[in-house]
Amino acid sequence: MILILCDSPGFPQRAIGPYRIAHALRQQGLTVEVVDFISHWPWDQLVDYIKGLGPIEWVGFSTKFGTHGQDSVDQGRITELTRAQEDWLFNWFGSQAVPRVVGGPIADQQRPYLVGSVDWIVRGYADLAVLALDRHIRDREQPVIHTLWQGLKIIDADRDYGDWDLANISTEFVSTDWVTPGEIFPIEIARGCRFKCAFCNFSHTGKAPGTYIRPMSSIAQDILHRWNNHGGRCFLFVDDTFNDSTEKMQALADLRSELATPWEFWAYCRLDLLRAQPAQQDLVEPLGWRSMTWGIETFNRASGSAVGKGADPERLKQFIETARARWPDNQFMTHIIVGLPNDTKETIRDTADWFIENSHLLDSVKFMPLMIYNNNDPLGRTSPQPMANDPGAWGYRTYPTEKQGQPWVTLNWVKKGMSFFQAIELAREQTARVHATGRMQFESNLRWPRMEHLVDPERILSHYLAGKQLLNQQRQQGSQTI
Ligand code: B12
Ligand code: SF4
Repeated sequence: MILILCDSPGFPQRAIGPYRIAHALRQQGLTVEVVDFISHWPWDQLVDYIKGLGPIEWVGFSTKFGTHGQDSVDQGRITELTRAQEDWLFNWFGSQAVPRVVGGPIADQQRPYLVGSVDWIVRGYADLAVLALDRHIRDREQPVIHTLWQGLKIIDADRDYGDWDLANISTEFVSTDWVTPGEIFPIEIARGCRFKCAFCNFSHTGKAPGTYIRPMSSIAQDILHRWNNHGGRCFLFVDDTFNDSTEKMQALADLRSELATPWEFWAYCRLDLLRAQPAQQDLVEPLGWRSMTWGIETFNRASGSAVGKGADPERLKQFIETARARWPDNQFMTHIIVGLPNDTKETIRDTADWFIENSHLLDSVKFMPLMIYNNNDPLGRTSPQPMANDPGAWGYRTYPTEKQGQPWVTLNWVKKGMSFFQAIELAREQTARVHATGRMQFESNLRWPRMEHLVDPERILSHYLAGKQLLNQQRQQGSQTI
């Protein structure tokens, strides 16, 4: 058996990456089990479960998405477990001579901390890389392209195994996933984005139209699987910018009506595009788009123009009012970046003031410090972020992080009117200020999803743990039927 451990970031919603990898391996006839939500298991139960699994061919860890808590000695490097618990896992599999593989969004960023703890790191979309790696683990004669760094074997999947087919990236859930009927399920819609914002650290930006969207027939297959087999009615549409193509939106609205599956969903949205394109606005309801996270990023016009988000802030504010009036039951969330070129403490406070005065319009506002990535990393970890190529051109003086945060991956910065550390503090303060009004309703799910009892975290976790416990008992009695 191949074991994939993960700690889905949006608990109790599942991340799709680890399940995609599991499905790709299962399509080759391999037996794979995913053990999710690992920081939510009672620790002794997780240990007992892992020890009871029987022979494991290799173990894969799917990382969390962020590097939060990095400075704390108590926090795991790639999961939300404690450092000691995470180390126990690395050591346990090491002591059993089980090859340890790490993949997922921050796998390579954490490389220096994984030396001696794991064997393989896979960076990027690993749909094909993981098949080559599996063959290699079974038979050393089978090649897998990798480089060596301090005993770690590193596979650059985006560079060497990037030829995956958008028509063949479906993801299905199986009985050992112990899905609760009606969970909110992730579905991949696209892999890439047309734009290239200066601050963006996603590797697949600047795509040509028509080159990065999954074919509708393959999206339909995933939707029907979740709808028919698992009672899926609400989805997370995994796509960096869902409304970067009106054609894609139209095609999905058509699919929703053709399949007669009136789903509802969450997706990331560029508010400036939605505002500017009435055709997109008219699709919101036919699409079932009930929850949006807007990449507003800034209400500072000069900052916005400098980084490729040049929309007129006053028009955006007006449109937020229009959107709330037009879609009163929809959930709206947004992110604001702190530290863009023309930001000052005052402009950020003004932005927060506007959200406080208008807190009935949104469900959540998250201020986040600008991260500038390092393209002179001694380990050669490069970033796709345009700003990383020449921070000075945007007015930043940068210096290495050394011991703080993610040493060398991101940089400390100073610009006129603000430093990185001030941005961190401001972001924390202003997020708290905005939410202190108590009017933002994200946590209580008042607007979406409507069937909140179906997505109750405790209910999903207890169903999951009870199911896994049953599997464990069956395994120990040698009577596995699931
Ligand atoms: C959807 C999403 C979210 C959702 C997740 C909901 C959910 N239940 O899944 C939410 C809104 C919760 C979220 C939150 C955050 N996110 Co986010 N998110 C995304 C997004 C758009 C899609 C992720 C995804 O599912 N992709 C599709 C799957 C198939 O790709 P994947 O997960 O990378 O998996 C592939 C590989 O990584 C690999 N792989 C994965 N697991 C494994 C395991 C093994 C063993 C192997 C070998 C390979 C492997 O193979 C998979 C298939 O090819 C990405 C951008 C993107 N397009 O990837 C950002 C992204 C992952 N998020 C990011 C960030 C920063 C965050 C936050 C930290 C933001 C914040 N400050 O709050 C939080 C972190 C939350 C947390 N607690 O960790 C960054 C990560 C930054 C980085 N790498 O430097 C990204 C890349 C966006 C960006 N460009 O900045 N996010
Ligand atoms: S920030 Fe959003 S819109 Fe801009 S390049 Fe990145 S994914 Fe695309």
